[in-house]
Amino acid sequence: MGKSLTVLAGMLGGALAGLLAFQFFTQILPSLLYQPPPPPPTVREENGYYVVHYEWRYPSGPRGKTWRYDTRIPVEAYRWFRSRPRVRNYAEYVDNPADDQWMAHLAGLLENAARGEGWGEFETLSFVLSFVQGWPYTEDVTTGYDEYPRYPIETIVDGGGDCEDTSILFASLVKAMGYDVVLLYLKQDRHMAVGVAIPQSMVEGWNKGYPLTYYTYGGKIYAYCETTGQNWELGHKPEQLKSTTAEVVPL
Ligand SMILES: [Ca+2]
Ligand SMILES: [Ca+2]
Repeated sequence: MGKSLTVLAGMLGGALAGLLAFQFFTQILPSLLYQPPPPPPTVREENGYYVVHYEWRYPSGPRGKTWRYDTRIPVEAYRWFRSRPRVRNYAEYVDNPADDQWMAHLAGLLENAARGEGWGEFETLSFVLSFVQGWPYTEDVTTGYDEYPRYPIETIVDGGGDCEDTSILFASLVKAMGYDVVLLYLKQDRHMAVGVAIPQSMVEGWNKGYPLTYYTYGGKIYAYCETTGQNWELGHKPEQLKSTTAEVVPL
């Protein structure tokens, strides 16, 4: 019984990956004029799709642009992820392959937009981080669970999430961009963040207005990435967090 259910889930996952692969009516565009702070994301159901509109700003300050993200997600795909059991292994929410093509497409759009701006590695990763940070922070009470990890598609259709949900979304995007990435659990703060592998040269040449926070694991250097709040760029750990170490969840 358990096995046939697993096989069925596998088949559904395969069909879903195909379904999502054709849902690339996704756009990422910058606005040309200065605009006031972005409105909250909107999600409406239409003919079997969730039609999502989201705006966020990057970089911070007067030279910042407002960016727009429009996408359509099949209701069936959302329901498939929503009906999956919640496991304690956080890697599952990133590593599940059913949304990988969809994630790769979104990551590609963000990378193209960054390339169009002439940004390097630091700005590109911070731009993707800003995309994730712009979704409203919502407590898990909205789902009826205390600790409810969301798959990336759930976070987007639900219009936001808490720290583990935005960490799962960000980790999925940078993994699709080809980065080595881990989840970071800060036990003392009961907080989740992401570590992205960076080269030694970035550590040595660090010249930002804040100290670089990174962790070494498996011989690699992982820069701290804060996925909640706003304007936390690559390597910037909020000063109010007390944890000096992190538990690493490899992906
Ligand atoms: Ca995935
Ligand atoms: Ca959650």
